[in-house]
Amino acid sequence: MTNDNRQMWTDLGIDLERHEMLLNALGPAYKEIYLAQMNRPEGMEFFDFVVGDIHGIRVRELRQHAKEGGKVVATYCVFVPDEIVLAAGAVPVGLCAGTNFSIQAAEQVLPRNTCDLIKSSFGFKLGRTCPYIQTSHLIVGETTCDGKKKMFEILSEYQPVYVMEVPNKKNRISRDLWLSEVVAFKDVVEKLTGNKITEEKLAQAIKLVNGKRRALQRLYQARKANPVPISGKDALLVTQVSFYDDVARDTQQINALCDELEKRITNRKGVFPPNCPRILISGCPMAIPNWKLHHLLETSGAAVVCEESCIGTRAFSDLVAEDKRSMDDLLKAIADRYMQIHCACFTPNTERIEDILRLAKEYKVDGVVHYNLLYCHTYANEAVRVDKALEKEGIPLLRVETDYSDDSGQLRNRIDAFLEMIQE
Ligand code: BJ8
Repeated sequence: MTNDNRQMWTDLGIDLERHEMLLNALGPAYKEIYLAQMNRPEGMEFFDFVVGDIHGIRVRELRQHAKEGGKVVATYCVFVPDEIVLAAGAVPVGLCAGTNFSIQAAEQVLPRNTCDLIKSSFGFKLGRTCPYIQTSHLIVGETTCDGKKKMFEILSEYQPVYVMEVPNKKNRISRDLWLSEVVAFKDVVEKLTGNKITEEKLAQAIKLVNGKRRALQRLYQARKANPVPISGKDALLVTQVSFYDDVARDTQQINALCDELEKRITNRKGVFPPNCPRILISGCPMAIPNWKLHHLLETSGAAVVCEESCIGTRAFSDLVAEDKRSMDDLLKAIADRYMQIHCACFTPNTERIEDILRLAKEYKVDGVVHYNLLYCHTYANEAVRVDKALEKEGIPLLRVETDYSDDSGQLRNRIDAFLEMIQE
């Protein structure tokens, strides 16, 4: 820990003692899970560096932005349109919610039978262990699942929170409602920043964010190769980092990594043996540093080749149309793109099941692991339909319900049995 970082965290009101415990736990875990991997692409060095100073350099950049009069807007969901935030000269940052560490603090307030993603995010605020939250001027929530929207009410007692209403259906009325939410969000961000969002700035922001999405599409395209040129763990990390790094820099780094991966594919250089079981993970998002399931699968001999998740394909598969010029058309294009995200909070959500089947074929997977966070009822109930659809297609499925605790021993047994069944 540098003295500069320590001073910055003190200024941000971080609980230094608890925070040090968090970083002390993260370092060795990263070493074991990430740095011990063999044959990693050189392009992962950048992402190792970012995680190595996870609460340092990027936070300093955001603080500098704030010192110059800029605003930082924190988010928890892929429904919040980054384009609008960027067009107003603010910086969007996706908050981490993937660790057990912050849960104890959250459970002093929230019911224990709340999903760990919600508890983890709330606990970071309550325990004052996340410098990103402390740096942000506004947290933007959404009315997706019930646990989240109620947590945002409580969170607003600690920090300014604005909640976007995400509808639960995708019919005409819901689409109109969502468009009006996008328009209202533009007003909120303009008011926060004091900057007017012009057509030109919004069009530029759309291109910028689409650029990052295209880079991630390229990364996932590379994962279709056999042998796969990058581990699932590394690809997951790249996607996780893309939620809080600077958009232009991150895009450049992902593209540089993809250049290397494409060379690997030409040379048939993989990270795992060519015919190891290929797995698609589908379900709840895995926020940083939630690497448990990938680590177990890949240390049991499988390769995770795709994530049907909001820290995965749902984050980047669809682009915002780039041919619009008027403000109305630009906002409508943004609203339309975001309504293509197939979160289990929607009903019906048949498109997600179609996506899972399509991805299973495109990535030539041998099996699907449905990842469910304990107490996440939307994904757990939707898994019933996922199960039926996969069974009909003859694609093996393992349903995993877990939280952020260490249940690796039990999970490992189930994973090993599943992989054995697939290989038979
Ligand atoms: S668009 S998936 S990022 S809401 S796991 S908190 S659903 S109880 S995270 Fe999500 Fe947006 Fe949907 Fe994606 Fe609730 Fe379930 Fe917890 Fe969840």
